[in-house]
Amino acid sequence: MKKMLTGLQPTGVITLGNYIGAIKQMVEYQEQYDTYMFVADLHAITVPNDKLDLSEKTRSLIALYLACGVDPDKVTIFAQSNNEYHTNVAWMLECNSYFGELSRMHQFKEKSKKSENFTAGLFTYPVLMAADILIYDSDIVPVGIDQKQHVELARDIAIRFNNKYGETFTVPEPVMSVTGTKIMDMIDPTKKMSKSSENQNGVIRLLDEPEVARKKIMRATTDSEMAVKFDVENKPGISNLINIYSALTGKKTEEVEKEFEGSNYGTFKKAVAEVTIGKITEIQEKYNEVLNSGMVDQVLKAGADKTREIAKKKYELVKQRLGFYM
Ligand code: ATP
Ligand code: LTN
Repeated sequence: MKKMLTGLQPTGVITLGNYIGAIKQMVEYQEQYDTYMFVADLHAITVPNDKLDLSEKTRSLIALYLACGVDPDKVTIFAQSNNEYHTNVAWMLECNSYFGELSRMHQFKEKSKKSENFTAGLFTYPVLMAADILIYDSDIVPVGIDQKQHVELARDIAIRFNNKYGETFTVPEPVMSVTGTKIMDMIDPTKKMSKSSENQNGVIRLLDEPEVARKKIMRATTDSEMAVKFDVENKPGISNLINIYSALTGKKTEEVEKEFEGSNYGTFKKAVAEVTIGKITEIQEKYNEVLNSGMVDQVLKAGADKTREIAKKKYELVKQRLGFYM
C-alpha cells in the first residue's frame, strides 16, 4: 500500500470550504493509502506570534478532523513536536541543502518581506518539511498549490542525498489536492472562502453557532434574477449555494436546479441553511464528544509512539550514511 503524508498547521479556524475541498477528500484517501497526518506545530512558530496557543489549537484541530470522519485506526495522527527525529533529520538535510535554492522559495520571499526581523526558521522551513516527508518514505504528498515548490525541493534533496550517500529516501510525488468544488465567499462570491479572510461574515466556519451560519447564508450575495440556475459567470452567488447544497446532500447540480425550479431565493437559501446547519451541528456534536472523551490525547500518544519508532530508524540510517560515530 502506498504511503501518503500530509501536514496541517494549527493556525486559523476550519471553514466549510476546507471541509468540502479538503477534509472530505482526506476521509476518502484513508481507504486507499497508508495515511500519515500530523500537526505541523514546529512550522507554526516560524512566524512570530504571541498568542499561538499551540497545545489548545492542536487538540482542537485533531478533534475536528476526527469529528469529520478521519478514522484513527486507519490514519496515523501525531504532533510534529512530539517527535524529535524530525528536527534531528532536518539538521542533517540542512547541511545538504543550499542557501541559493532556499532563497528561491516563493513562500520565503513573500513572508520575509512582511518583517525586517524574519527568523532563520522561516528560511529553513522547507528543509524541515522535507524531513517530515522523507522520514516516512512517503510516496504521495497532497498539498495546495502554495506548497508544491516545497515538495519539489524535498524531491531534489532526496535525489541528491541518495546519489551522494547511497539509497536512503523514497522520492515523493506532490499531488495537487483536487478540490472537489471550490467554495466561494458568502459576501463576495467571486473570491474563495478563506479562513484568513478579513470579513468573517463571508466565511462559514465549522464551529460557527448554527444561527450565525444561518444568518451568513440568508444574507449571502445573490443576483437580481429569480432563477436557481447554475451559471458561475452570471450568477456566482447562487452557483456557490448550489455547490454547497450539492456537496452536502450528494445531489447533482441538475437535480438541485430541478428541486428548486420556480422557488424564490429565500426558499432556496433556507434549504441551503438547513443542510449546512445539519452538517455543522453533527460535526460539532462529535467534536465536543471527541474533545471530552480523552480520545485526542490517546490518538496523539499512539501516533507519537509509532512514528518515533519509524523515525528513529530513518535517523540512524541517515547518521550511518553520513559516517557518524554510532
Ligand atoms: P488561508 O486563508 O490561510 O489561505 P484557506 O482557508 O484558504 O487558508 P488552506 O489552509 O490554504 O485554506 O487550505 C487547506 C485545504 O483546504 C487545501 O487543500 C485547500 O485546497 C482547501 N480549501 C481551502 N479553501 C477552500 C475553499 N474555499 N473551497 C474548497 N477547498 C478549499
Ligand atoms: N507547510 C505546510 C504544512 C506542512 C506539510 C509538511 C505538508 C509541514 N510539513 C509535510 C505536507 C507535508 C502548510 O503550510 N500547509
